[in-house]
Amino acid sequence: MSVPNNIILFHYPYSPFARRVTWYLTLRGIEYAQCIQPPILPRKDLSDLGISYRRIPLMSIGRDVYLDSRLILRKLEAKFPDGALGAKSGEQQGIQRLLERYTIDSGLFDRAASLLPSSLPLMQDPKFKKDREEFSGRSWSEEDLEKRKPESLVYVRDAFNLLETTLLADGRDWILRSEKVTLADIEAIWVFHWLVELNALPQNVVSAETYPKVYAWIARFRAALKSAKSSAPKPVSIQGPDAIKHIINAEFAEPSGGVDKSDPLALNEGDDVELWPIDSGFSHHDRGKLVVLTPEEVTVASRNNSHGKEIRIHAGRWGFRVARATGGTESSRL
Ligand SMILES: N[C@@H](CCC(=O)N[C@@H](CS)C(=O)NCC(=O)O)C(=O)O
Repeated sequence: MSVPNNIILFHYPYSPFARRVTWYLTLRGIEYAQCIQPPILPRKDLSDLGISYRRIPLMSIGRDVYLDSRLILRKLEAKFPDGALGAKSGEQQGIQRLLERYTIDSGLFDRAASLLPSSLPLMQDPKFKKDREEFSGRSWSEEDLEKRKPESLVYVRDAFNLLETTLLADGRDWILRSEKVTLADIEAIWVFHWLVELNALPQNVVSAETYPKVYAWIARFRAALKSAKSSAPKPVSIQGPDAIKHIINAEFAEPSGGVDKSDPLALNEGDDVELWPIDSGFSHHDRGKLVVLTPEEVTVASRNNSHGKEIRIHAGRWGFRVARATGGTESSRL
């Protein structure tokens, strides 16, 4: 089975985090394979690959597996530098990176998720709600979700207001005043796009009348995506067992080695470590030998897959914890 560019994206199509990556790939016209995952656990393909991380998306390039949409986008920018979508000047990079932090780390996504209409088929599915209760540690009963909505709406309205009155206030088409969509638009737009698409916003609070610039920006983004889609290669679909076979038999995409001696965590190459996210899904720890530790990235070599072959699991240094393995499943965030 051929895997274009050696890339396999593990996702489900309506995951707003995964869309950050599929949009990027479409806008760049990059060919890739996708291995579609169920929206809830269990995800047999990933456990057969020996991955405990329970969030979506993940992307493999060869025998390297990348966790988290932020790291995935960074890797794609580096792998395909010609025509990269990232900001060029320092100031613009600053805006792009702050937008990434804002939309992911400020709690905006959680606020947006709590506005999802209860009429959505998934929101009617008791298995989905139970899965997300376990994932978030919060009640997903209809009553509790309804109770949370007014306050979430205050936060979401604030976010619409922020863009309307600052970055988009001068009527520019794109966040960085560019000719075309850039990575900064992807970093900024995904939560807003999601809420508008799902009709999750009460029109008397957030609408095209109250926030015309944000709505027009979303419409432009949709048009750009539609036009890119018409010429972009279609992703190749790959089933789990083929994806695993491909990954464990592929070459590594990156050289290993490089544990920063001055890193505050004072870990050493070859240490047995655990790696897990600390913002959500934090009881799912991956375990292996530390092979890379830099200010931007941590890489762990794991042999926990059904074939016992080494794969390398990469994560960023923001939102993840790496620590000497204890065999426990520490689940606290801090
Ligand atoms: N910081 C992560 C967050 C990923 C995330 O939370 N994804 C959601 C799907 S949109 C998720 O994994 N939900 C639980 C699940 O699908 O198991 C990223 O940027 O990739």
